[in-house]
Amino acid sequence: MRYYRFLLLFGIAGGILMLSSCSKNKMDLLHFQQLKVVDNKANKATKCLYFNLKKIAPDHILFGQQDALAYGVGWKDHHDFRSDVNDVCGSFPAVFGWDVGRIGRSEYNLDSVKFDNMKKWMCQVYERGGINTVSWHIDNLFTGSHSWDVGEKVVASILPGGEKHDLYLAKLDALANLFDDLKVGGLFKKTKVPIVFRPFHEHTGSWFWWGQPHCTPEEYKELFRFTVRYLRDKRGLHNILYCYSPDVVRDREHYLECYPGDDYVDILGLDDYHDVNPLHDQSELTRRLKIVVELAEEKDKLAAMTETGYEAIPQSDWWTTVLLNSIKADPVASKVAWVLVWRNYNHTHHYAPHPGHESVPDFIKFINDPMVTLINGLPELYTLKKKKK
Ligand code: BMA
Repeated sequence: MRYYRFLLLFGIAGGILMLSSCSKNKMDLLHFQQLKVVDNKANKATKCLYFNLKKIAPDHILFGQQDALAYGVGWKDHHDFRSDVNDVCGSFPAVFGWDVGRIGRSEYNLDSVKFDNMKKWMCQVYERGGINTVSWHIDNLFTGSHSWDVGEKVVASILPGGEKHDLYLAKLDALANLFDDLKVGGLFKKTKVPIVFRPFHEHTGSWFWWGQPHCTPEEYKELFRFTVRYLRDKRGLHNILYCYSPDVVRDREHYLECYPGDDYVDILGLDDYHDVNPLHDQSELTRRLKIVVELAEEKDKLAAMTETGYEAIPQSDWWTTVLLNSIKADPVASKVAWVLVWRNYNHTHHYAPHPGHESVPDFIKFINDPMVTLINGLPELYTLKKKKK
């Protein structure tokens, strides 16, 4: 008798568990179906990425680095999957930043990364479950010089009707070809690799030709919207999430001054090198991140710290005492989905540690924080399945 009672109880408990996991899956599916993205024709992998990132952002801070696989301090173009981050701690970043500056005029980007290699690495990142994000240090289309050449009214001139509009379209086409080429899978079923694209970043600064002193908010917004419409509607690309990423902002109004609108932005980013400098007031980083996360929550979108870092990391406990502490100082600020540090170019210009660097022990403490996540700690992001392939 006892035995039967036990079986019955066991059966009931199992049933409840199954029902609750079923209804949880159903809820997930329902939420997934209601998900709003800039591109409502985005492929399933792209929508899943957004959906899953929104789910994990409250209790994970994904760690990312620019050009992590392309080179590190003292090495370049290693054809295996290599990064300084993995060399110091045994795992790769979760987020990989790339830049497409010089697309359409060179086989190499502005930092000498061959576009063919970049495409290969982006596909490998996807296959390993990581995330690719792309910025664009686009040339000054008047002078043919770089993004920091702020001399002319470039934004106005590349909008429809402007004298450099056709040249901008040619650049966009070259970029669209690269995004379109990011295919993985077999002969019959190919998936286009999702990417987070954050064009015209740091516009609240004055250093790029699209920065605030060099165009009006309306011109900036129009350029952003035009770019989204061109890639999505004209070129039919459906593997892109769009990110708006100003540099430090004073307040909400400043953040939104050039915001192209909820229909054009999936991810609200923030680039901030200023506040993570130990000579500055780090509570400002917490305050600014809080503004971005609050705005993202109001808009039902995602927030990310799209660029940061302390050049050469001359303070050995910077990772925990400055970066992590200022993010975790506020429960709202700590909901940022990821934090990406800039590239490891050489001994004086690098933003992640490399073997032998004095900040390695603290970096290991940082990545061991329960919130900080590298690629090996990521859940499945590109499907609705719970487990990784
Ligand atoms: C800057 C520096 C430059 C680089 C540029 C674009 O911060 O790292 O050396 O060319 O970013 O990646």
